Amino acid sequence: MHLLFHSRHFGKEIIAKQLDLSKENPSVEILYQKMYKNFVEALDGIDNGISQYPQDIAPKYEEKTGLAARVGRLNPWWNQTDVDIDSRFEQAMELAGKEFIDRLRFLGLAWLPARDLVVKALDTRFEIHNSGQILILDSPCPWKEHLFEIEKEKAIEDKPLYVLFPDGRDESYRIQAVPVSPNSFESRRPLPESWRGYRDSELSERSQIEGCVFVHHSGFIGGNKTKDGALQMAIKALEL
Ligand SMILES: *[C@@H]1O[C@H](CO)[C@@H](O)[C@H](O)[C@H]1NC(C)=O
Ligand SMILES: CC(=O)N[C@H]1CO[C@H](CO)[C@@H](O)[C@@H]1O
Repeated sequence: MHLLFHSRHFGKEIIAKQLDLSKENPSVEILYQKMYKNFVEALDGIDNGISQYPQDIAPKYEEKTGLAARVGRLNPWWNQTDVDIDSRFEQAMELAGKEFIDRLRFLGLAWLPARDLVVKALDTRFEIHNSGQILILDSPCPWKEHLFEIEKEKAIEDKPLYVLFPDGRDESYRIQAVPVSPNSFESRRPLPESWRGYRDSELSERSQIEGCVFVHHSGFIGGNKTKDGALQMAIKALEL
């Protein structure tokens, strides 16, 4: 299956067909690149025994539930002799094919549309705060990679530091510090140290902002019971 995907032509054809898009739609190219990075490259790397990390540091735990491991487990055991290899191969194709389509559908129908929310938040950021460094998303969504991409495309200099979005369960909002890179745990500017690890009234007292819910001990995320409260937290964090 990934051999097929390696050919740009077939890869894009599969994507366009699965998502009912025309092959000329620019989304197809973005999804092709993304599927390549997220799916094909990883499978190939594992297949070829390439380490995920350049220096061979010993992993803290083993991960044996990934697709490559599950496909690998379809091989007969050392002492299994009565196995129909052809049917195992079919099972492997079915497994990889289903994962491939699931991944593609998520990327095409959820990940990529989230980009519009990030674009909107960037377009309106100066209406939120004159620093332009606070973004408000209409919904919680996968925003990090999009933000980094768009920042690069538009050569944005005053880079956003905090992203606010509704919690989704009630009126409360989350405030998240933008990481230094999409998968990093390090923030461009973590929430203030004096808030970290505190909750509720104790946190509200320390921050002098009502309705605070929590700030994670590493300062990468926090919450307030309202949008305005979360915005106050972001503004204060910028000023501190
Ligand atoms: C594999 O070998 C062990 C030891 O001889 C035996 O106990 C076990 O049942 C075997 N498994 C199969 C699937 O034949
Ligand atoms: C500053 C601010 O608006 N904080 C709000 C946080 O959430 C609580 C609970 O809803 C509100 O009472 C606060 O006003």
